[in-house]
Amino acid sequence: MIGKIIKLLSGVYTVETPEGLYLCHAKGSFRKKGISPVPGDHVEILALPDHTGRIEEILPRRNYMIRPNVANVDALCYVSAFSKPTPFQYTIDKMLIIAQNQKIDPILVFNKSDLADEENVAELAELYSRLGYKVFCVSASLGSGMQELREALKDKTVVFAGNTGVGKSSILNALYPELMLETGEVSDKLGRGRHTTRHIELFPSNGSYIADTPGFGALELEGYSIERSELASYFPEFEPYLDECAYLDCSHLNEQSCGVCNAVQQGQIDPKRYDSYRQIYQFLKEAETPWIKKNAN
Ligand SMILES: Nc1nc2c(ncn2[C@@H]2O[C@H](COP(=O)(O)OP(=O)(O)OP(=O)(O)O)[C@@H](O)[C@H]2O)c(=O)[nH]1
Ligand SMILES: [Mg+2]
Ligand SMILES: [Zn+2]
Repeated sequence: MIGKIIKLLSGVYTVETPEGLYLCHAKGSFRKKGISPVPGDHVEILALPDHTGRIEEILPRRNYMIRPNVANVDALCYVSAFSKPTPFQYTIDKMLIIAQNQKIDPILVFNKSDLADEENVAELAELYSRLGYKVFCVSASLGSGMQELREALKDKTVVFAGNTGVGKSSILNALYPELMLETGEVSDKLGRGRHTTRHIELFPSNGSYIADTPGFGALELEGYSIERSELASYFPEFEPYLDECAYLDCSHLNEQSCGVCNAVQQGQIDPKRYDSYRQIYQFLKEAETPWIKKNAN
């Protein structure tokens, strides 16, 4: 029987099938091959009459995220807050690259618009919107912007990610009250955190599958195959200037004869975005040649 894994908890997979839910273990040989089923996977199971079963095969994946560990995602909803905590542009840029690399639709949500005393966050939201990304400014507390966001997530498998305290669970509770997710101040949660189980679960809701994840700061680029030479293609605002680079294999790091660098200098490309490009470029270079970092000084 074919089903979709919607939950993984202590080695037990909950698989949704046309015949209902099955609690499954994974076949032992997966571990030997170094691959294991994750939530979001479509799997072939050996189903028993008591609704337990065994996962026999993982069907081909459309995409795969390492952390949170989930497959076949349609949209990655990256939540930041206007305030408490204020966003880091670099982590937003990394998330956009991971999503685009895995062909996942990135959605940027800026929550706590009721605390919008931070003008630069509104500017940040505008910047990404101008770049062509989907941006939603919402307030889970006031319920504003929820209708539009719900519409954007309809019929999709969506993963919510973002720093702790930005309001992921609050937004999901506002969108889908039946989820009744735990929310709270960071300080309260840290105390409780040690005892709460941190697992990924895809909640089916009206044709969508929604995963809340605990905030763990930034999404990391490690483990994704992103080539240094293709990095510029993840920055849509570079595109109009690439023709002006003197060299076809321009790294866009040198001031001379580089269309991108000139555009940055003339204020046509956001300097923080360019900073992100440089930092990620450096990261990818060190990842390709780990010995450079070790022997640096
Ligand atoms: N002012 C304001 N506070 C909010 C809003 N949304 C959430 N909060 C508060 O922010 C705090 C954190 O919200 P959560 O929903 O638990 O945040 P989270 O992103 O799920 O955090 P983790 O689960 O730790 O990753 C709570 O105290 C919420 O009441 C909002 O729109 N405005
Ligand atoms: Mg939460
Ligand atoms: Zn260049």
